[in-house]
This record gives sequence, C-alpha cells and structure tokens, in this order.
Amino acid sequence: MIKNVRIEPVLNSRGETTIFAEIITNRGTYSASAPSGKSKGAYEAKAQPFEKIKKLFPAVRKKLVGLDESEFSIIDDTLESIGVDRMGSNLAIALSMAAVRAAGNGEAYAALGGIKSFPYPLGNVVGGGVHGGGLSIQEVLVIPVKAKNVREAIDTNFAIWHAVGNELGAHGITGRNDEGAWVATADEAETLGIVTNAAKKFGAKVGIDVAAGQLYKRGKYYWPSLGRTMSKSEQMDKILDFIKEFRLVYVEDPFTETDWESFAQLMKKTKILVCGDDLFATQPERLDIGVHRKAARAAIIKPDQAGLISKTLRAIHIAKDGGLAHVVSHRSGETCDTFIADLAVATGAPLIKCGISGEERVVKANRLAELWDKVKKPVMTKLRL
Ligand code: 2PG
Ligand code: MG
Repeated sequence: MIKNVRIEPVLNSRGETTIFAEIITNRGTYSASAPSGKSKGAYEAKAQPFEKIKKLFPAVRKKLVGLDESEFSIIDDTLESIGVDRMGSNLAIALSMAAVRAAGNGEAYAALGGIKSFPYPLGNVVGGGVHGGGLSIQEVLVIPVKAKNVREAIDTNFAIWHAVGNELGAHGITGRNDEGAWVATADEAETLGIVTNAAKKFGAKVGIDVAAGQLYKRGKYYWPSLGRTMSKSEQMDKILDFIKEFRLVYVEDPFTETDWESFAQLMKKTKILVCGDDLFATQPERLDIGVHRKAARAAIIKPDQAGLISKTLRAIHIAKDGGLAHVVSHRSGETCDTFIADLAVATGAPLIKCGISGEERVVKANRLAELWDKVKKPVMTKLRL
C-alpha cells in the first residue's frame, strides 16, 4: 500500500528545474525523475512549472495515498482522472515511473513484463538546431549494427564519437551541446561525410534527426547553416540527397509534425527507417493515424510526451502492431534516471536513443549492460535496416 508520496525540485542536465518523485510503500521507497525536451512537439503532454505543481500536489498526493502499488495502471488511472496536462506531464511521468518501480519492487523491467531483448543504441555524435551547434539539423546519429552485445554496441558508439571529435578538430570544435554531441563549424554535408567515414571504419550506419518542426515557418523550412529557405519539395529533395549520398539508414522528423503527406511520400521514395518523433508525440491516436497513412517505419517513444507509462505502452503496442520499429528515447534535458533502458528491454525495442557522452546519457548505457548480465541468454533485438 502507498503510505506516502513526496516530490522535490531538482535540476536536469541543462540546469532547468524538473521533478523528482518518491513513492513510499510498506515494502520500500521508489523514485524517479522527469526529463525535459527542448525541441518539443505541439502534440505532446504539457509540463508545468514547479511553483504550479507545488500548489496542486497535495490534492494529487491525497488521491494516491492508500492505493495498492502492485498494479501501476491503477496509479496511472488515478493520475489520468486528475488530468496529466493539468498537473504537468513532468509530475505525472515522474510519479508514473516511480509507480512502475514500486510495482516491480525497485526493478522497472520486472513490472513491465521482464527482459525481452536488447536495443541497439542510436547515438548522437554531432549536434545542432535548438540543442546548440552549427548545424540546422538537430542530430547526426550512428547505429552500431554489427555489435553482438550491448557493451560492444556502446563501445562502438563511443569510439565513433572520439574519432569524429578528432576529425572535427580541424573545423574548430566549439564544444559539446545539450546532449553531449560535438558542436563544430562544419556544415551538414561536411559533417555527414566525416561521420559516415568514421562509422564505416567501425561497421556502423548513420542516421539524422532533422527536427524539421524547428526549421518550419509558414509553409517553408529555413536552414540557418545554409542561409536558405526551402519549400516542401526542396526539403524533400535535400533529405533524399542526404539519404543517397551518405547512405543514411534512419531519418527522424524530416518534415514538420502536421505534414503527414510528405512523410507518406518519402516512405514511397525510400526503404530506410523514416521515423516520427514530434509527428507522433507518443500519442496512441496519432500512431493510429501514422499506421493507417503509412507515414513512417519507426516511431520515437518518449514517456514524458505521453505523460504516463500505461499510455506509453499503448503507443508502443500500436506501433508494433502496425509494423513500426519503436525507438525508446531520452530528452535533451536529462537526469540520471535510467528508466528508458528498462522500458526498451521490456518491450523489445530495436533501438534506444540515449546519447553517447555525458553522465546523464552514460548511466542509461550502463543500465543496459547491467540488465544484459541479468539474463541467461541475452539477445539483441532484430533490426531490419
Ligand atoms: C529529439 C529529442 C531528443 P528534445 O528531438 O529527438 O534527442 O530532443 O528532447 O529536445 O525534444
Ligand atoms: Mg527528435
């Protein structure tokens, strides 16, 4: 039984205030903290400022105390009845993740059905967009497709990150951005060339997150790195050029979140993993539309976009049923919470996007390795690329 619930304001990796929540039961104390995005989608659940949450929290606490913690969906239903947007997706997801841990007596994966298989880490090597950096696209990513286990996969991503850092040195590295990705003065094509070469040496493949919603204004895409505004069809051509020239296997949010049509058109023009992030915003009803319209082959799953783990699981279910690869993902503003590693292994996600460098990213990789050792015959999830 839940005896008490408490929250605290804590800082995330960007220095913003986020929520740390604790659920205290007869068996123990279970905690979680909420991540926060910067390139947010219009359809994701809304976070609230701590001052507002603080005022509302006593009423939330009152409804949770006394509940049976063995079924986290009961706690989620209670949170849903109060209203996720109203209390803040940051409060809701911290409580929901803590509730999963409470149900699993500290092990989230146990409450989520156990460990199925292990995801390939999709690692952010060079960054841009609103996360900081000279690129207009937000992320240049690598997938260590040849790795036989998670440790090898994590090591490969780090080796590529170091190799690219050395290469980019010549282009004036100015630091690392919100997600620990390199920031340099090279443009998209130069950067993709460098990352592609490094990835090749390590048997990895390359992808991008365009986060196109951030470039979109009144029907057009503005690329600051190129000083150019592109129409929808020019944007399509640019993406197709990148796919061809750099043999990309993964493209996330190449168009803005309302443009189902362009997503569907791109799907017809390429066989690679076209992935929706802001497009779906981890909303089950938007995934339904995406499956129906054949708008993507992959879907980003960010628990805080949904606001509740039960809703996140519904979104994953629809994605899987519709033949989409689900990509469990961190946010750019992270804490050292490792919940997404458990979610990825329990749902058999083929990919996990959790960054490469930075303590708040590394802890997720370490959790994957820790979980790998818990299983007798662990396997990587099948990844069709
Ligand atoms: C994304 C995410 C994580 P943010 O767009 O995929 O990389 O960024 O958390 O800022 O939305
Ligand atoms: Mg994204």
